[in-house]
Parts: sequence; structure tokens; C-alpha cells
Amino acid sequence: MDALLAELTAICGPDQVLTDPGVTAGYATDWTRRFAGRARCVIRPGGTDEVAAALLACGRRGVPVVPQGGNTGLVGGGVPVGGDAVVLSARRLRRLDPVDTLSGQVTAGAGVTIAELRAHAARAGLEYGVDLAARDSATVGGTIATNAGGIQTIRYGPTRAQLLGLEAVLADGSVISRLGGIQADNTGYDLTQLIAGSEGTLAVITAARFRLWPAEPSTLTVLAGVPDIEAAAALQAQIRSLVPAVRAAEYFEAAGLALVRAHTGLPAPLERDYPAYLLADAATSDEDAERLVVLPPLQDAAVAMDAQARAGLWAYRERHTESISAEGIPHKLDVAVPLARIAAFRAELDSVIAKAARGAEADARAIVFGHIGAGNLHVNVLGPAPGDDSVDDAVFRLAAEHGGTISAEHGIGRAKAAVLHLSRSAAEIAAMRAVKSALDPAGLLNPGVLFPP
Ligand code: 2HG
Ligand code: ZN
Repeated sequence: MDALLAELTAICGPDQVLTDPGVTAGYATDWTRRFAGRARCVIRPGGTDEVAAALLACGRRGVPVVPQGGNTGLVGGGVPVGGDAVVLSARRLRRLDPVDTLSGQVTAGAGVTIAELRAHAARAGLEYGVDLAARDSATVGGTIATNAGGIQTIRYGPTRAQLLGLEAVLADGSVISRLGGIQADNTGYDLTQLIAGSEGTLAVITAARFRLWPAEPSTLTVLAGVPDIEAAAALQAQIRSLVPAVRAAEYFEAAGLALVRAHTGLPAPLERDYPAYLLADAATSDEDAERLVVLPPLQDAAVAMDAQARAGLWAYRERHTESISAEGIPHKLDVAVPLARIAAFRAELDSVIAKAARGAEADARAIVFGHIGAGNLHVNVLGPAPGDDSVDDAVFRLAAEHGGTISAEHGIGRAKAAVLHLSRSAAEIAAMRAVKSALDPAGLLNPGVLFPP
């Protein structure tokens, strides 16, 4: 055994240092299968002290570390490339403190899943503001590192908006901890917010303090057919102007629905087929609901009020990701554009993809869906080889041309590092690099992620 492995084994325990390639491969391949590398080993520390000791041990030998949560990321940000890096899985950091009902806050370890955190808050009559399809595997640490969004962003904001503080280990093994939950805390640089969205490049997150919201169960879900994305954008605005508590406004199209139905065997959701669909979820009073269902575009809509029927409607949206993956390895292009530009962006998208894919081995097929209330579209493209970035680049450029961003909620990862300049200015990237080299001078935390090579 080499000296680093021996030291990591002494720190984490023999069962928590994995070297069998059959086992480590699962940690070195991202959810899409587009990004697959090799790990020197996988370590699963059981406490903040073990994380700190492991970072020091790796740092002394100049060995890179790739922090990883539930490995549900879609941009290659949590997996290694070559075989030199140690993957640090935070899944065993499972602290989950009692909910502080006086302040409406909770402290959770990095390895707690979003479903567990939401259930824990719900038992105290409160709600954790982020929810996403990967809730059963995605973790507190991973979703902070990527500033994950999800289906409730229009109601509560992304992960960073839930954060009151965090505990994290820096590259030099030092621990910073702000779990006190003081909301009125005005004492200089906000390191919590700096680390949120830093994608494992500045620190390893070990725990976090979250604000919770008063429980607001959804009572109404509507699934409406619309002629196009412009109509979907208009309908979600109309619904949001009539109902104060719209919790989600989601979009998908006929092509995605056909894939979902073929993969799941679900029946058609509405009596007739439409080119596009809007799914909205709201906490409504009876009066709100009455005002809504008379809207002309909702005349042929499916309306669900009980949990089971609502889950039935959500399945058409939430099962897109798995249905697409069953067809091949997708290029996942998570963009957002201002709502006023979303129809113009969509109108150009297919021809931009077709042009960029010309000459590729297989035809490109685009499935478009997403969180339309936030202007966020998940452009999934099947066909181009995993290593061919032509379509990716073209779609990112198109989003930028329409005043949008190349990452709405999935992060930059490895997938978009080379095109970060489409969304951040040279001055911003230089400032980000300065922060990175101050906190991680040897560049050992998640190299290759976030920054252009
Ligand atoms: C979702 O909104 C996730 O379901 C995954 O962000 C999106 O598969 C995707 O592209
Ligand atoms: Zn999403």
C-alpha cells in the first residue's frame, strides 16, 4: 500500500477507503455517463476532523481531491478525470440536528439528502425551500456546492437563498464554521455565500445551517396544453398574477412527453395532444382555485387536488431525465434567458442545433423542458458523441446572445468551464481566480472544474 493510502486508511478507517476499481468506477462516472474518469481511491470520512486530516494528507503530497455528494450532478463537476485524484465522498457526514422551531432553522450535515432534510423540516411543520427530482440522492453538500435550483426556485430561490451559514474545510485543513444561525450578522466577507456555488473548488462543505419556511403544502396542480413556449410563458405569468403562492411553473414539449410515455407506459395526460405543456403547482384557497380554472387556456387542463393525483401529473415532467437517459448519453445544456426572450430563443434553437451538429456521427435530437417560471430551459441533445462540444457551444452562444446564462442551476463543472466567458466578464473571472489561488494556492481542490483551462 502506498504511503498516502496508508495515511488515509488510518484517518478514515479501512472500510472507508475504497480502491477496488469495480467499486470506485461508480464514484468516477457522473449521472449522465458523459463524464467518466478514474479515481486513485475514494474516501468516505465520517466527520469534519477526518475531512481536515484527509485534505492535509493529500495536500502534503500534492494529490488533488474531488469532493462529491450524491453524484447526481449533470456537468461533470463531482467526478475525477485522470487516475490521480482522490474522490472525497461526503455521504457519511449525516448530522441532522433537531429543528430549531424558535428561529425556524436547522443544521444538517453535508451527506443528508434533500428528501431527508425536507421530511425532517415537515415533521416540525416547516419546509425546506429547495426541491428537485433527484431529491432522494442529491445531498446538502452537493446542492450547496452547485447552488442547485429545482422546482421551487420561483417561490423560495435557489439553495444559496436558504443558507444562513456553513461549516467547511479549506485546502490547508483549516475549518471555518458559522452554524450559529444569527440572521443579523454583518461582520465582513460572506464566506458562506462565497463557498455556495464554488463547485468544490474552494472548500469541502461538511454541514450547513438553513432557514426554513412555514409549511405551505401544494393544494392544486394543473397541467395545460399550449400551442408554444410563448403561450406557456404567458400562461404562467397569468397564473402568478391571479394566485399569490405559485410554487412551480414547469414546461415540456410534445417530443419529451412522447419519450416519457414510451419509457414509462403512462397514458396521455390530456384528451388531445398539444405541441407544449405548462405544469403549475400552487398553494391555493378555494377562491384562488375558482379564479384559475376559468382561465380559457385551462379549459382542457388536467387539475389535481390530492397528493396522488398531483404526483401523477408531476410524473410527466419529473420523468423526463430518466426517459432521455434511456435513449442515450445526453448533452445537458441548462440555460436561462429572460422570459421576454424565451420565445425568440426557442424559435432559433432547433436550426442552431441542426447546423452545429452537421457532420456529427448521428443526427441531433433536442428535448426541451424546464423551469419556465425562472426562464430556465433544460436543452437535452441526443445524438452527438459525448466528447463533441459543437452543439453545446452553439446553444450556449445562442443563450448568451439572448441575454441569458450558460448555467441556470446545474453549475459549470467540467462541461462548461471553457465557455465560462460567455456568462462572466474577464474582470470577474480574474477576481474568481484570485480568490481561488488565495484559498487553494496549489490548485488541489477539484482541478479542471469551473475555470477555463
Ligand atoms: C430537472 O429539472 C433537473 O429535472 C434535470 O434539473 C434536468 O435532466 C435535465 O436536464
Ligand atoms: Zn432542473
